[in-house]
Amino acid sequence: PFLENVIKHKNFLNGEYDTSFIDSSPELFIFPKRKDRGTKMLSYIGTVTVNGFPGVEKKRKPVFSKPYIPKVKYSEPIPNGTKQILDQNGPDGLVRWIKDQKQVLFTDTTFRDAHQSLLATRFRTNDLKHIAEPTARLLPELFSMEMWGGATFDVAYRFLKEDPWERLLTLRQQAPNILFQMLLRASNAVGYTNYPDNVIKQFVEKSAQAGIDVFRIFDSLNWVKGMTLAIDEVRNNGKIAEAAICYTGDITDPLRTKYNLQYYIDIAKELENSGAHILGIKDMAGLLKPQAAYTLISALKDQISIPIHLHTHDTSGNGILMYSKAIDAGVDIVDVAVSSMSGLTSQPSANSLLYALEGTERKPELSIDSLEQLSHYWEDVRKYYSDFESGMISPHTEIYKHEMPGGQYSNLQQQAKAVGLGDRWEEVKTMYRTVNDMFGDIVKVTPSSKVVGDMALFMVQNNLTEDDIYEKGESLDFPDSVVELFEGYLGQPHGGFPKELQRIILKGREAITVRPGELLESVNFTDLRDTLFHSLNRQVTSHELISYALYPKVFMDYQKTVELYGDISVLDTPTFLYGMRLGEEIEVEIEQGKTLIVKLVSIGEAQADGTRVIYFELNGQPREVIIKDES
Ligand code: 3PY
Ligand code: ZN
Repeated sequence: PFLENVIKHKNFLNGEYDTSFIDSSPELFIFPKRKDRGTKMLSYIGTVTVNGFPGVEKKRKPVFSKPYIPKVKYSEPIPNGTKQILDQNGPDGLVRWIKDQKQVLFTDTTFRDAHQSLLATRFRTNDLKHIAEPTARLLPELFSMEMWGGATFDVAYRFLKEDPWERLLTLRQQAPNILFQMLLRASNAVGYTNYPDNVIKQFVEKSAQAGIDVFRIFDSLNWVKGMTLAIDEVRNNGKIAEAAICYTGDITDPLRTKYNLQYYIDIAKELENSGAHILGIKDMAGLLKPQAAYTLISALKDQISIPIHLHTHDTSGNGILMYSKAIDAGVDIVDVAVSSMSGLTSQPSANSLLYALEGTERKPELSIDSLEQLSHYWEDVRKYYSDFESGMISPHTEIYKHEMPGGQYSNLQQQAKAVGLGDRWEEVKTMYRTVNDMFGDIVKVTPSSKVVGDMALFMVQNNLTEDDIYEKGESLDFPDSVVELFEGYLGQPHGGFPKELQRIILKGREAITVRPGELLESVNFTDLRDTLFHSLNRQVTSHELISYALYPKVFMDYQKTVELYGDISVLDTPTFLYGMRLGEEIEVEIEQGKTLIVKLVSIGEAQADGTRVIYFELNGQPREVIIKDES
């Protein structure tokens, strides 16, 4: 700033200066109060040190050991993998390759569903990026890494204050050899509501260009009509369309006839005819029992010719047994997580399954030693996020009753805590099942599962029973998401909506039965770009544009945080979640090769206006920031 003042000074510009210029121009030492990168970051650290982080118990920052990094030879080239098969032979070539495999292939979900399901989706890019390249080197035989989509997109902006596109681009650089897979909620993209068709198309195109290879597409009501646009668009972009059926009910239970074997066979055939390269079976709650898996996979192998990719959650503890049966029945690919991030609401353990397949001809060509090393890393990193653990410590067979998706469990629990229902969690789970039955036994997966969750929270919070809904429903203001579901804006459920409840919830509003995308007006991206240009005072990237189209408020809130604190994704996770201890010194790499050294020197007394001065050293120089004490 001093040099800037000199070169802007009128005497300097006019050439009217001599050796006394500096001494006789005190104004040169008046610097504008512009917050630089360092100060912004210190403001964040000061704020989180004093006020804590949402959802993390406020306490002195614990001392964590540095995560274990597996030993890999960075000087050697990264081995080729499935990504090269797709890039060289196209989707059909990749499908042929899958069908030629005797081994069962593994997808590693550790970078997405595992932490979505165990830790409310809170893993930060900072922790993912350090292990992406070791993973690429240690497990080049993986079918894919599921590392994007689902809840990771909005959680990145909303809670982690980081850009999900940056995550994708960064990881893609680190792991160029393994297929990247994302979870796409068909017409709901990575959101909780249907979007106009052109938004879905843009989103698929940009995601494909940024590095996604396999799109697992599902509709939250298993409504194929809601999926075909996304399937077509993935195909148009030369990527793999994995169309998934969400598994619900129990095909081994003769009393639950709504979702029987024929139901699944019919949808599978429809999806194959709609252009799916792979059929996904998405057992999002872990309801598929071992014998049911054998029956289902055997029947599907008979009836369709595309490969089958099975996904489950291990909540009941039956995951490995179920996979074993599915593998015997010929399933092509299964989803697993690295052991320290597996089990319970997450996927079954890759390490355990690999051992379980010992001596069979379907054992995959993966290294158990590699998996153990990676597990060691995740075990260390998981400790950072302990406040987001769900508290579930052993298998819950009650899942077969409440049927809550693994990816929803820890998130709904956070939601319940946030509205003061933390100690009524058991009631919320029971109510979840009641709501499912009231809704006509629907498929529960994002966003339909969120609607069931919202309704359950609404009923518990207002002490409402099922009877109350039918008796007093006319005078109740139902959550917006519930109204939207019953209006048909998430699509049509198998067997239709229960008429009486629909009447009570809609209060005279008309429900639609066509595909919502047919009614939603296209987004004008040129206008949107202008709007953003004016509100942010800069050009936006095409990624920012699509993010804004999906999540306007979440995106703008994120922009405000960046304005206030700069790019805080560069902070290590303990500092991000807890701030700093007095006297602690940390290093922050703000860009490649540029590191700041930050020391927290002292925290001033709270002032009458509720502010505090926080004293730091930044690269050895004293720096203070004023923050508001909200604790
Ligand atoms: C998601 O949509 O985020 C899911 O994980 C659904 O299971
Ligand atoms: Zn899942």
